[in-house]
This record gives sequence, C-alpha cells and structure tokens, in this order.
Amino acid sequence: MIKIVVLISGNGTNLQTIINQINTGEINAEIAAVISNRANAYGLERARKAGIATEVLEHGDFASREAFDQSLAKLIDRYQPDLVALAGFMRILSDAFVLHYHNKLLNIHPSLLPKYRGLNTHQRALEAGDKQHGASVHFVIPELDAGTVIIHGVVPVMADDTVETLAHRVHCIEHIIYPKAIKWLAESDLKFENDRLTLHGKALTEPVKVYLPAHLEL
Ligand code: NHR
Ligand code: GAR
Repeated sequence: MIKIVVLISGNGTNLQTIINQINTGEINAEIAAVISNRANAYGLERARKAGIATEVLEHGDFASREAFDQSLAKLIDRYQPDLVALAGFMRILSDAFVLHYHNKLLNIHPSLLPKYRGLNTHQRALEAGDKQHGASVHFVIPELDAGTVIIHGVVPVMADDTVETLAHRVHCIEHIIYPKAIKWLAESDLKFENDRLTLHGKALTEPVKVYLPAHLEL
C-alpha cells in the first residue's frame, strides 16, 4: 500500500475527498501526514478528525524560500512517502525541492493546462470568454504548472458565471479527478517512466478527459 503526504494551505476539500475514498476502500493508500504552511488551515482539522498526523511549517518563520523548502523536505521525508500530493498548497517550491521528489510530486491546478498557469485562473478564463474551463492533475516540475498532465477535468462556462460560480463548478470536477489519478497511481494502473505516461499499459499521449456529470452542473 502506498504512503502519501498531502500538502495544503487552506480549506482542504480535495484532501477530504481523498480521505473519504481511502476510508471507503476506493483508494488503496494511506495518508501518512498532512502538512500545512498555515496554522489556521481548515484542512488540518479535517486531517485530525480522520486520525491523520498533522504538521505545521509556517513559511514566515524562515529567512528564505530555500530554507523553508529544506525544512519542509526534512519533515516530509520522516514519513517516507511514495507520493507527495499538493492540494491547494499555495507556495511555489524551489527547484531542489521539486527534483528531490522527481516523479513523486503531484498537483491539482484549477485550469486546463497549459492554459492559465499560476494564479487567478477563473477570472482569466472568464475574461478570455472561454466556453470550457476546468482543472488539471499534473506531475510537478521546477517550471510552474508545466509538468505532464494526467487528467483534464472539463466543465462548461455558463453565460452568467461569476468567479464564484465557476470556481464552485471547477471544485466539483477536482473532487472527481484528483482521487481518480491517485487511485491509478496507488494501484500501479498509471505509470510515469522516462517522461512517458502509461495507463493500464497503454501509452497516454494526451491527458485523460473527464467531464462534469450534468447533475452537478449547477
Ligand atoms: N512549485 C513548482 N516548482 N512547480 C509547480 O508546478 C508548483 C509549485 C508549487 C505549487 C501549485 C500551484 C498551482 O496549482 C504549485 C505548483 C502557488 C503559486 C504562487 O504564486 C502559484 C502556483 C501554485 C501555487 N504562490 C505565491 C508564492 O509566492 C504565494 C501566493 C499566496 O500565498 O497566496 O509562492 O497553480
Ligand atoms: C483548488 O481549487 C486547487 O485547484 C487550488 O486551490 C484550491 C484548493 O481547494 N490550487 C491552486 O490554486 C494552486 N495555486 P481545497 O483547499 O478546498 O482543496
């Protein structure tokens, strides 16, 4: 069974869906620890309620990004995880950190990458008049939001959408695709070797597309 460390900064709804699917047996994995760079992140409470070890490492306590990242890596490595999952983790990670977890570091990003790397993705999709938006599960490489994408979760953009209504719809698809990608990795259905993805032994040349079920369209 694989061991996962989840990094969060906030609410932790993606963390919650992973906890839930582990508890129902849908994902065969163990969350060894949840680590937050903010002491007041509600996701820490979710982890405590689930009996998962929690750690707080506040970036403000460190002189530099590199110093924070080094301590973070030390903390993570105590748990010897097979996978480190960023779930709403809001700090850019230094190259050394990312390379230390080569092919083990996963992120969920709220856009259809390569569109809209970085922040304020919903607003940018609305301003561009996009008809579709969504979220991407991808491996993390030093270049921000540029690593190989496993799944695209696609949602429609409605004519009267605001940042809030669109963000809510994207969250719904995130809660479907992140557990799915982690399940595939946990069960070795998905492999990432020599920069190539295979799913059930077949080469994946583009991300798997998952669409929002109509009853969740809101
Ligand atoms: N680090 C690397 N090297 N590569 C990636 O792809 C990363 C990463 C760290 C985090 C998640 C991410 C996203 O999904 C992620 C991917 C934070 C920022 C950011 O600008 C950008 C992207 C992501 C997370 N953070 C500000 C910073 O100065 C702080 C913002 C805040 O605290 O609210 O780190 O898009
Ligand atoms: C998610 O929408 C995730 O895609 C986004 O933060 C949210 C976290 O929600 N990540 C980023 O924006 C990274 N830059 P959650 O805390 O409820 O899981």
